[in-house]
Amino acid sequence: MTGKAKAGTASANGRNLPFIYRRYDHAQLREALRKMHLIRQFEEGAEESYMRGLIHGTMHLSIGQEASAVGMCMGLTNEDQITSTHRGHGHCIAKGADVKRMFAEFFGKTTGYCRGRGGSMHIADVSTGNLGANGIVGGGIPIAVGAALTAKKLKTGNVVMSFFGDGANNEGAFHEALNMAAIWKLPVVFVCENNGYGMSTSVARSTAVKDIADRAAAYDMPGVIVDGNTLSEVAEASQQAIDRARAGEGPTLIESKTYRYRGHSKSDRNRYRSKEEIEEWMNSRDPIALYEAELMEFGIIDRAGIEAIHDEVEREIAEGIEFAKQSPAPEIANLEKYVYTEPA
Ligand SMILES: Cc1ncc(C[n+]2csc(CCOP(=O)(O)OP(=O)(O)O)c2C)c(N)n1
Repeated sequence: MTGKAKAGTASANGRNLPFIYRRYDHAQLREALRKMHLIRQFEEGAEESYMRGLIHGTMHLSIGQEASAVGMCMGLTNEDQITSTHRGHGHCIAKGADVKRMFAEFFGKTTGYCRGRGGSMHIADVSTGNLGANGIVGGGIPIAVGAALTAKKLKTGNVVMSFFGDGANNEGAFHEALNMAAIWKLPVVFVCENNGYGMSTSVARSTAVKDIADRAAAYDMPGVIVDGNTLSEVAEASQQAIDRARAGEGPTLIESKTYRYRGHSKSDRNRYRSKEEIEEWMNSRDPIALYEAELMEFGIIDRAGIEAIHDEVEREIAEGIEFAKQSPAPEIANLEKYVYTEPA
């Protein structure tokens, strides 16, 4: 894939524009930027709350991976579904979740998406099609295949997108699920967000193939590589896979090459990668900076417009944290409630 428009593609001003500028109007393009800011600031807010001792346990931040989450979800409807990973805040927001209820879940409060029982790693929001994050590496992939089988059997026309990290591509569940989705031509899009590392182990040390997209050949489905930090490239590959799934042509494996700025989790001391490597990604490949520069180049927004979005998101995040702080904690006597499905 390349981020450039295909030769011969028309555009309003005579130039060939990348995919998203041909597909979406200005309001939708600005909304994509707002969501990218919302993800970043949600995670910065989460990090600060953690540092202040407002939440317990650990968390996994996806700062640096915002274009991947937002671009992949741009072509999905509310009825389409996703499954996510332990690094799932971005997917949740990209699919339309409310940050107030996400913070509340993060803080373990009753107003959270899972009434405070799930925490950071188990946020689900079925109203926007989010079947849930998952603490088990690769755990969401078979769930997505099951949901896609349901969609096919019930002829709903819905697509399921499954996000996972590079570490998951060496799990048995990944291979079983891709095989099953391929033989049954299920409407599922497999999205491997390759941020270079599974905890402290680099992809080169853990994975026999150079590109994870190469795994697709074994299951007779397209394997597509995208620059996960360029919104338009992500959205274009995602749209093609969604269209293919909806048309009954079966699954696609997309490898989104990206990077996480923060450590694996809060206990990570970053000893397996250099400061220079992190800085190189932050300074020259930041997904938000790249998208903002493009929007300004194409005259879709100016610096003041970007600042307005940033400030509006800042207010939303502050309100979300305040809402979570003020919300009640579950009562000890009710702790076991909502953990298992009640018999009908
Ligand atoms: C089945 C299983 N094995 C091991 C772990 C411990 N673990 C949690 S996250 C992680 C690394 C996952 O890396 P990757 O899939 O690349 O995702 P990333 O953290 O890079 O987003 C591991 C090994 C787990 N949660 N589940």
